[in-house]
Amino acid sequence: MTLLLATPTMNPAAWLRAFERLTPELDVRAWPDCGDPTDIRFIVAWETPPGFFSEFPRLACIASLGAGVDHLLGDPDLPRGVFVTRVIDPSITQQMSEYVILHVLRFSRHSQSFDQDTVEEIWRPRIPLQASDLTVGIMGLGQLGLDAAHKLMQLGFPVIGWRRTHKDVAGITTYVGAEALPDFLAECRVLICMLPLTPATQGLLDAETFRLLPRDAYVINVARGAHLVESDLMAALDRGHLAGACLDVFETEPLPAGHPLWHHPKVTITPHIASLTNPTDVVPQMAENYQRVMAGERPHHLVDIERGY
Ligand code: OXD
Repeated sequence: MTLLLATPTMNPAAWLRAFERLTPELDVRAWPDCGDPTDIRFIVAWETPPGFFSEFPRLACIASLGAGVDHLLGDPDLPRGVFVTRVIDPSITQQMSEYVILHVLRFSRHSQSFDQDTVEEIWRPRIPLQASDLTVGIMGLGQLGLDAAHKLMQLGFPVIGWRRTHKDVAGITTYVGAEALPDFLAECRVLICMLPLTPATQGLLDAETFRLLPRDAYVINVARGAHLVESDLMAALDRGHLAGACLDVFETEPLPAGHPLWHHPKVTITPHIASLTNPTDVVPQMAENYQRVMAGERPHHLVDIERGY
């Protein structure tokens, strides 16, 4: 019985080492050296091309190497009846909260302007925005969104949330569904997108969303590039409606050379590093899921394929 690492856009060496250290007895192969496809029961996958999984007739489980699963569920040939799992891990949650807090604070402390002043050698004090005046709105209150929400509240930021479907979220004022979106947006001085990417959330950060945000709001996208209509964001920044944006994810990654976002003075860009999966941290949960699936049990962190996350 064999586990395959299928990560065509990424070198699997660190993953192979982590499996070798933890489960030396397991037959772990790395694409493209798959051997006999009928051996493969479990695939750890990242950004595989459409139709990839059809080659493996005895596949029982596909484990996303990250927290997101849109790269798998977007495959029209994803085999039916195969478990799909995602990774949930304290290190992923911690990194994401750190990223979000860093960029909310960079906004409230005018860091981008000070960076520019430094280049121009200008001594120009700017009064920080008070945390208590900056309502942070988080779209998507899953594991990652909730952790960031609680940590921001500890720093004194009022936090509100928006979800597509109802679920009680203790201690956070939560707006639910499309009808509540305008009221939610009207309150947000900082808007953070932490939604899963599904057909229902694709393109949600568009001109209408930006129009509904208060003037001088700040936008952070750490979810997926396809949530954001980049041209609508640039238009809202250029007409002075939004104060700025911090983007970790893009319609096309890597962000192409010459893309106007690279040079936009109000945009901070990071190369999809808000939260990275560390093989050593998550291989234990994958190895456990492998054992569970081979024993006929349901794996942990199972994705609801219909719901899309
Ligand atoms: C993820 C990511 O889904 O890094 O984990 O984007």
